[in-house]
Amino acid sequence: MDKLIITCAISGAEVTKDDNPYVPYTIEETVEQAYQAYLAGASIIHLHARNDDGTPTQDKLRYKHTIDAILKKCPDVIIQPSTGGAVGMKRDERLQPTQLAIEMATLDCGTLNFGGDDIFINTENDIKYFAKIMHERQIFPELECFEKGHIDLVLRLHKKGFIHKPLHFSFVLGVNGGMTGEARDFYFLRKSIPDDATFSVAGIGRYEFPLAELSIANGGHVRVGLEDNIYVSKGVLAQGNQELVKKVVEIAKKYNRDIASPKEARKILNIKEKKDEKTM
Ligand code: KMH
Ligand code: ZN
Repeated sequence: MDKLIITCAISGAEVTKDDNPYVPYTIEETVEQAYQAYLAGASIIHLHARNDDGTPTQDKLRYKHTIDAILKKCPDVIIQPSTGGAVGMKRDERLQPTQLAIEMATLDCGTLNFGGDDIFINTENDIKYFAKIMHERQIFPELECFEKGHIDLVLRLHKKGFIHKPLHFSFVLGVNGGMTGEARDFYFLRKSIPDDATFSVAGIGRYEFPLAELSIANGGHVRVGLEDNIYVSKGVLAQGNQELVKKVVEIAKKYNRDIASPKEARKILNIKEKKDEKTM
């Protein structure tokens, strides 16, 4: 099996300091959370920019300042900005971070209910548009799939030439409105992607660690972080993202999976490093 790539989703767009005081808002807080997660074993930082008051933003400059500050502290880490942003944001608003010299970004592969009245909209045309822009800008897409139909759409769009290999999926399971993260769900999705594709799992809430373990045992990669889950164990708030990453590292030891460095993660996924380029 390949070494284990750990992605840390440090900030999110919806989770707040009322949920967990370690959720970073300011650039300084974000850098500290990214740095600690990196030291603990994360090679990819999944990033949502936030304003100082915690409101989510896709503003290009806010991303640039945040990314530059993170790279100053951990120059080799892979930064994966969100193009999902927050519910209700429009296409071009969401795509702003792709105007920076980034290596990787998320590509959300279908629409779903997102709790209450919220709908996270990703139409087929949205996905084609996002995929085209990322391809033109040589940004490696992490294909976020919240249920099986999203995988089917990716495979159809790949056949039609809109989404290109290498295909790297992220199964985001347990969203209120998406597929749950039970073991049967994991195996179903795992069997639904091509043999030469790679995958990572992101379990929301209580699914985070059971899914991480299943993925580790089955050759997949793992995403954890306060965006997805605020607890390190039942009822115990994580005191920072690094606690969640450390827990994954411990699980990986049980399965003799070594942890990939950012350089090794690039090699496993086939990501082009945008070295020495400024982020703008
Ligand atoms: N905040 C969610 C609406 C992504 O980062 O690409 C979307 C999201 C997905 O978090
Ligand atoms: Zn996200």
